[in-house]
Amino acid sequence: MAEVFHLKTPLLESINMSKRVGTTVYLKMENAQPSGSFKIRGIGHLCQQLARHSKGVICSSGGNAGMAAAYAAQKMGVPATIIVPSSTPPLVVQRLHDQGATVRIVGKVWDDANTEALKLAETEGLTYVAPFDHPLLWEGHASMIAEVTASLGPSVKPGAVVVSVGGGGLLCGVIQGLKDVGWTDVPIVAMETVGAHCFNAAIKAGKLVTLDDITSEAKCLGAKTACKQAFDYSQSSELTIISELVTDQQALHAIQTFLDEERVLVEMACGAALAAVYSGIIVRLQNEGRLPALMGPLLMIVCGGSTINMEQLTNLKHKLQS
Ligand code: PLV
Repeated sequence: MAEVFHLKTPLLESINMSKRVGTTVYLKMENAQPSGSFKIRGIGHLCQQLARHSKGVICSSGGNAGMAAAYAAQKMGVPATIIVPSSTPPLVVQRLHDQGATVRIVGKVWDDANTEALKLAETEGLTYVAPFDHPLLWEGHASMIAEVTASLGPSVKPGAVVVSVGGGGLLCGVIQGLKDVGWTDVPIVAMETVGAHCFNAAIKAGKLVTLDDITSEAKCLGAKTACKQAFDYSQSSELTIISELVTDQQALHAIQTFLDEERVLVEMACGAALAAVYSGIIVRLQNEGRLPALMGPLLMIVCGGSTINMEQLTNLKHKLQS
């Protein structure tokens, strides 16, 4: 069997979040993965399948997909080129270099970087590593739900799952994982920030839409268009997907509260999911009857992220809270 690059992550009960929601909240600590986020599950799997004999991988990324691709490539002894937009903080560019990758900064947002990555894959004969839109990624991400079932034991089923949505790869992987274990009746709360809300916009329009620009500071949620599979799932009568938005201020407040209460620093993309609890969205959905009032434990996917440190947190505070 091929080597697996991701780790089994802890499932922690959060006393503070549980108090807020009135039901047990479990945190799936994907921040603890090598490369700093859940992305290594899918990207590690994709690289195992597609890049074993590659002359090099190329990945377009807001940061975390690139970190995962660089990590997997280094393990496999394959060169990695990561194309990031100028909105990716310098600290991530440094982390990518430290992971042995060649880094190029192209364009303003992820979509610009992706156009360049697709072009280079073609002209240089490199293996393209998609950050969110590929069935192998979803298959890899699905392993996190299998781990949750093992951690919870046979008699416990989540009342709902909370995920962040960028291009929708995490969402597709979580749904695949829920399908694999027969939990398709578990509602999913899909969180985005205003200004990086391509999935919410698609649901409202009834079709995929492309945002004009990414104006949110949650740059790793900053795909202008969601992937088709995520949209198709949103239209499926078999699934309950509730799409909700928070402001950048709410996402920032969430990462600060999480740091205070759980002693873990995550980036804005993850803050969007955490804000579902800290900004009272779960309780509102219960009051509106969109989630059951008495529900089983809430499963929070703590997707993690490397685009944060104390300096970046201070910058965000100045930008968003002044
Ligand atoms: N980030 C991608 C896409 O960016 C990237 O290149 O890293 N949480 C974190 C910490 C993430 O980094 C991402 C995606 C998400 C959530 C959302 O995952 P997705 O894109 O699969 O919905 C533009």
